[in-house]
Amino acid sequence: MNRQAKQSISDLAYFGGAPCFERLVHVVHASTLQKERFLSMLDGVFERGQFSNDGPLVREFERRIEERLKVKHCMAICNGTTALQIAARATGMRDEVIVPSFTFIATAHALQWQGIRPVFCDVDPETHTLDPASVERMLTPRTSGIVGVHLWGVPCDIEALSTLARGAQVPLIFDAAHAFGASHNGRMVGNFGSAEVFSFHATKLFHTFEGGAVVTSDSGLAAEIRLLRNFGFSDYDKVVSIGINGKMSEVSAAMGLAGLEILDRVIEANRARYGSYARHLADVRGIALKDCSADGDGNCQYIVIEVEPDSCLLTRDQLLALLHAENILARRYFYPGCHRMEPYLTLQPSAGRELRNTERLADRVIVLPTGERMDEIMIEQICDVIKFVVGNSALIRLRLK
Ligand code: T4K
Repeated sequence: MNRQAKQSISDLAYFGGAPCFERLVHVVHASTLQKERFLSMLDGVFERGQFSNDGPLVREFERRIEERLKVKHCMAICNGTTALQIAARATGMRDEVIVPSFTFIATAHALQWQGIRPVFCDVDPETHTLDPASVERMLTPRTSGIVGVHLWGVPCDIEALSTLARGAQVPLIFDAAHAFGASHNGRMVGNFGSAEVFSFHATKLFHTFEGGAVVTSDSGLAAEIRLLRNFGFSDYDKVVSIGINGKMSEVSAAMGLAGLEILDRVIEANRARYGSYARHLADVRGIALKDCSADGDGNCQYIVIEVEPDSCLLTRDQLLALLHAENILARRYFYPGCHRMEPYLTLQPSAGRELRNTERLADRVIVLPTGERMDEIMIEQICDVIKFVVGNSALIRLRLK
């Protein structure tokens, strides 16, 4: 690490100076804290020789999640995308489903993959989650469901969306890929809508290498999801419906069980890192740190800033290029919005007309590094670079031209 503060803009790595970090600082680094605990569970897996197909660790993992979230049913799935596909199918979604465009592409693909047209809806500029007024405008007789996304781990406007879904008599599910461990009004995320879907991908604060889950308290829906995840088998040799292979492996479940033991500590550490960013970035002109917990119960796994180019005097992409040169691998999730990616750009070329907030955010958001490899000093160094860049943005802008 190079701790030397920048004195002039020529010290910026973009203009030939030494980078702030010698090695790449990733937006997140997959958690390895529970390596020993994970490895200790593998002997049993090898002794039993059962590696998949509803093994004992998967069952235990599901039971622990049910207990933690206070939901009746958890179905562990091989990844979050397949979990979304299964949840959409199990709840009877078809034709058209309302989704935000400002989300990871998997939210839209999970629908399109099974012939359901994602109808892209705008998000609230403050919360970055589905704007209920926009959802209301998008509802038509062809709407067969709504998928809200708890983006950045911050719950959607669950009450307003539930009211809309009830009124339209369509199922509401939540893509809670970012929201494991977060809560809303004292209830854990997982308890809302017809079902909620988690991703336990390696990049998440809680992970099973690859993995995901659908949770619901609707027993009929849970039974359908169990069938869908296992090719439609209801017994050893009886197939009662179409299904897919959505099963989680025992090795993934072992990682999940190990991770659950320290989840509270991990979330606390994330909140502390968020607090450090908040302190260091307070009052930086044109940089707004997004609140990571709308009602104080977020998991703070993403550190999201919005760049206001008029006051910052630099665009988001200029700032990002300067950070990358310093080996700070911040990311512009979820640029440019699903509607501007294929196949949606071709299938729905005018979708952007309804998506003003989405397009604005897609051009302004940067996600900064966090996770267990980030300490207070690194956070301070990253913030110092941002402060230096913003403080010298007029000069930098001239030089970039
Ligand atoms: N819905 C939403 C709203 C989602 O955000 C996602 C996934 C899904 C649904 C679908 O869930 P899954 O089917 O993925 O379970 C990542 C993840 O691949 C993806 O899971 C995630 N959202 C999305 C937001 O981000 P990238 O593009 O960030 O991956 P990558 O490879 O650039 O990794 C980022 C950093 O993480 C790297 O710089 C280093 C670190 N890393 C990554 C991997 C894969 C590790 O330290 N270890 C690793 O094994 O996509």
